[in-house]
Amino acid sequence: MIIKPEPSLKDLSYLIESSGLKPSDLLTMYRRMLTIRYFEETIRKIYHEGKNPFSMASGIIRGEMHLSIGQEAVAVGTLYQVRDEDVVVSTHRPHHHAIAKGVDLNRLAAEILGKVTGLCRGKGGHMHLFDKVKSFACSGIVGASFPQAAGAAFAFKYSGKDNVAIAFAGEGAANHGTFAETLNIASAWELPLILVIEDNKYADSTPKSLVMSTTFHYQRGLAYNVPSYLVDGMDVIDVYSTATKAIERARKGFGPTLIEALTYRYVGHFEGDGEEYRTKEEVEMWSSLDPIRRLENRILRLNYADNEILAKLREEARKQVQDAIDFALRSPYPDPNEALRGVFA
Ligand SMILES: Cc1ncc(C[n+]2csc(CCOP(=O)(O)OP(=O)(O)O)c2C)c(N)n1
Repeated sequence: MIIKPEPSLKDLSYLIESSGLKPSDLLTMYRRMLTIRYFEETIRKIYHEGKNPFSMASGIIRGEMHLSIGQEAVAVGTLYQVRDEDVVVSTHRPHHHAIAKGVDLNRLAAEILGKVTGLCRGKGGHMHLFDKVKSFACSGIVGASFPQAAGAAFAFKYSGKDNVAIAFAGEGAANHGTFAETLNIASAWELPLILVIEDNKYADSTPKSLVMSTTFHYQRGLAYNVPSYLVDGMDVIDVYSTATKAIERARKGFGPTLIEALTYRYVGHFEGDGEEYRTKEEVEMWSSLDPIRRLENRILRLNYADNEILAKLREEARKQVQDAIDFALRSPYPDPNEALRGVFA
């Protein structure tokens, strides 16, 4: 594991100053990470309602549910300074990316609950979220985000725009051919593309060491002449610093970057996962690196805010999430007559 120990106060101050972040930025990042955490914890609770005994086919939210609890710093650090027009393509585990991109929380909650007020009028569900306003998309097809984001990056380059495209994917997805193909063409055509691998150690129940010929994915990026970095995905500042450089490089026309973020999901691959493939000790160890608590400690150490201000931010985030859930719960389901409208298959 390559997780750096907490820096001294002096080093921490320097780290923040050199990455161009102000105290208010750290508070905003904290607030965004809290929104993601509370949102997913609430969705998790609702998901399990009416599922006793557990069945994906019953309850308020039906089908599979993949949560990103623990991975918030990767989303917030990467997307902190992107524009609405920059394209983000996510995965089957998309909520943290959607929220960090600024997707409307009410419409996101409504989509997950299958309501007509949702991003896709309730027809996409949790794995198929599309938002034109924030240029956000995702897909349940593992490995699909790489070429889709490369297409958006190509369009930006072709039309002379200084926007960027960002593909998120798990370390399992990066073993797909689409990863290699995308690295190759993005490098050859100097596309404004950033590939972010969220290495949470497992693809479903498969540990990465069983199926990878290299220890890290960033080593593969180097083979395609793509600048490639390994970051601490439990440290929002580390993610932000590297992502900022990558985004600036892409905007200026210098081509793609690969970022591999070491992270961890505190919950199962999907809700209902028996998690036999990992130990309690391992989960506890990673829980001690909780990215939200880590940022909170830093804010307090640096005296950027006191406990009272942090408590207010937590309260605000909880209210925002509750409002979104209430909106979704009171929204109607789509009319069965429009079942085939807007559906392409
Ligand atoms: C092409 C394809 N193959 C298999 C699946 C089933 N599947 C869903 S998630 C998943 C594991 C993905 O692991 P990883 O890319 O590491 O992402 P993580 O779940 O860890 O976020 C698999 C195999 C799928 N959705 N699409």
